[in-house]
Amino acid sequence: MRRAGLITLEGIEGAGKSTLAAWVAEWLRARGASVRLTREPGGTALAERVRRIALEPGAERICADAETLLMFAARAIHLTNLIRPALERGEWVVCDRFTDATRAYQGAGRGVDAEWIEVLAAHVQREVTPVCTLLLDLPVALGLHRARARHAGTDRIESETESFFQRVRAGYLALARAEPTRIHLLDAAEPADSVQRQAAAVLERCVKGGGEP
Ligand code: T5A
Repeated sequence: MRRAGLITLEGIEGAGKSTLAAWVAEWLRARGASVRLTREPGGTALAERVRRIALEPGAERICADAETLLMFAARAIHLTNLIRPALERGEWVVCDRFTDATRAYQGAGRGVDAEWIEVLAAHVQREVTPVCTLLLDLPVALGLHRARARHAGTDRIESETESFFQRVRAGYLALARAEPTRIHLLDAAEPADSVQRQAAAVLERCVKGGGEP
């Protein structure tokens, strides 16, 4: 088994990332691994404060550039205080969303310059790259239905239009086409046990150190 690595989960709202992230952590623990289960934006006390600034509806407008910078500010704090130390201790880190979310939401969704996002990503992440990314794909209407059935209220991004989420989904699918050895597409419209089986097939290869399909 590979010593440690960062595994990320991505997808639109309601795709089942949080549910599957907890299952992935247990899957790794069952194989004797030490695991940190975390999320973005957030994951540490300070990064969770940045999350609230980014996601809570408020009187002042947060423009797309500010939103992008808030996501990377939270990420830099998260990397410094949780992700890098955990990886250095030899732990696996399972993260519910990471930089692909910025590429999909701020890049494809809001139209923020993709090259600028890559400059920020390279600076903030440095050597830290996911060894494997599980992209949970499903129709937007189904994802929003699941997310809205679950939450009492909606945050600033969750209350966006369906066309915004169509751009985000298309952005994610383009990322998967561009990086097929890292990003693994799962059919998230399937029941949870089927999604877990799809994930297990990817994880078996990933923990052996060969992320290739
Ligand atoms: N964001 C984040 C950016 O814009 N840029 C960034 O860089 C980053 C990091 C974060 C928000 O921030 C944005 C994106 C988001 O708008 P969040 O809390 O991470 O918010 O994301 P959400 O997608 O809003 O979280 P959700 O909880 O809505 O979705 P999940 O985690 O995908 O779904 P989950 O697991 O909570 O499941 C939702 C419901 O569906 C059920 C679950 O039981 C639950 O009730 N479910 C299933 N039902 C049927 N079949 C299955 N296979 C199911 N799997 C789960």
